[in-house]
Amino acid sequence: MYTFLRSHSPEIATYIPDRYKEGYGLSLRGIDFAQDNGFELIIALDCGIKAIEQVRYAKERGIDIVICDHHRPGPELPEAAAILNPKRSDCAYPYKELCGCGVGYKLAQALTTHYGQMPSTTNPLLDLVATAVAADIVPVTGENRILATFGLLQLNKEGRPGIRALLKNRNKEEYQLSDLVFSVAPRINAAGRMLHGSRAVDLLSSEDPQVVESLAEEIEQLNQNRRETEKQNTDEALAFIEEKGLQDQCSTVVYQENWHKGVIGIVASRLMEHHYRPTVVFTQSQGKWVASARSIPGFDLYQGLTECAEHIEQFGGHTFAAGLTVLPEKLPAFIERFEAVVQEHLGTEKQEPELHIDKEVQLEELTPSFYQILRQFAPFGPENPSPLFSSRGLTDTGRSRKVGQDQTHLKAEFNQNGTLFGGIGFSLADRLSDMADQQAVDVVFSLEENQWQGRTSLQLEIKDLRPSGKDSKLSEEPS
Ligand SMILES: [Mn+2]
Repeated sequence: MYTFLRSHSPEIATYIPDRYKEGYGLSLRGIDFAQDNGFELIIALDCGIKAIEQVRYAKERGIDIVICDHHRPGPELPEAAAILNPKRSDCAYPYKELCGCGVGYKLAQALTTHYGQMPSTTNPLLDLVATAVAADIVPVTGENRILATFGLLQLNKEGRPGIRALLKNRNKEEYQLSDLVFSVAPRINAAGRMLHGSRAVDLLSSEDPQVVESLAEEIEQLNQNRRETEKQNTDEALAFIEEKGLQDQCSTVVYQENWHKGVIGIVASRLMEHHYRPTVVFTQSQGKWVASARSIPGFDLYQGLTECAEHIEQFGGHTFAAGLTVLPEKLPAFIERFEAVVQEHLGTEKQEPELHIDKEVQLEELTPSFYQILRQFAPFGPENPSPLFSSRGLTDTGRSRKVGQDQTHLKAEFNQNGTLFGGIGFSLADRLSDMADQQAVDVVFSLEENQWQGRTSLQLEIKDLRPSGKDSKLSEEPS
């Protein structure tokens, strides 16, 4: 929005609330900043739909607000100059799943018409929109899929230096949505988690190669800090589970007063890779316990927390992710109640993640032309996942091994009746033993293109594997 508007109006500034001091939404401090600097209009992006108080506060100070948001509106709407939100009950816009940035892009498109410019004027912004679709975890369906497709074309053709700088370590000729999900989004978020989100705005809106380089370096460092902090906090949380003997619970609730508030959500996700069940990670902030929570299919976190409400000071969120605050004296009661609620909904049986396999194949069928057909379903993301395949009776050629900094990934080379195929399994290094002594394995995977040192080849991205001949069935979804 800033990049678009600055070509029309030089009197414009960005304001990103400090997530620790001001929280996530439209902040009073941001409105004070606008007033102190003589601004008459605020465009709120990806927030504001519930900011009734703040909009009133701005109005009293002679500042108009235009809200571009995609979060679910409450019963009452703020008295803003305009509210763009496809989830408004009175909004006729046909596609409801735009991300916050997508709604902002709609405003830019409308302004283009208003200024009498060509519709293509906004095309150079599409690499940002694709990044937002990837980062905001919205369905990659309908218009989001179209915006992502053309955004990727833009990115690969002449994407802005700031995004390309964050992709440098990927070393690819052509980027996909997954590159934005795994490389760009975590780095942009790391700026806000570890220092301030304004660093990311500066990076993404700069054209100056030197500025871009130094900001990208700083953000790289912040991302490194984020990773280390996340790893350290995760290790401590796993040790906590061991020490307190929580391995056989139906839920995970862990707490430590000095875990980093910016990473506890990621820590919750990491813990679920070890203990697959609803997970709440608490740290302390201003004398209260604050937590990020994550859930699994079958347990609606928002609903579950509602059932614990008597022990919670404040909570909000969605089905699979939420945040909450608990007073120190209520923590034990919350933990007990949460475990009981999870047991009520999921039962006491151990939960296992499920993979939905689209089709069983033979490795010899995985040809470049087959991959070209698959690619036409891309870009992949939530509600449009990359197809999953299974194949049985694969053996190790003898070249499979552990790879990665901590030797946690599995680099496999399979043989199926003379057809050889390479694969990579992230965090699956410990499964190498399943393939020892020519033991055949069944593998679940998606088919990916691997670009390495200028060469392109197809490889399996391994999601799971097990020794062949196990009696549990690989069930095939109707295609
Ligand atoms: Mn959003």
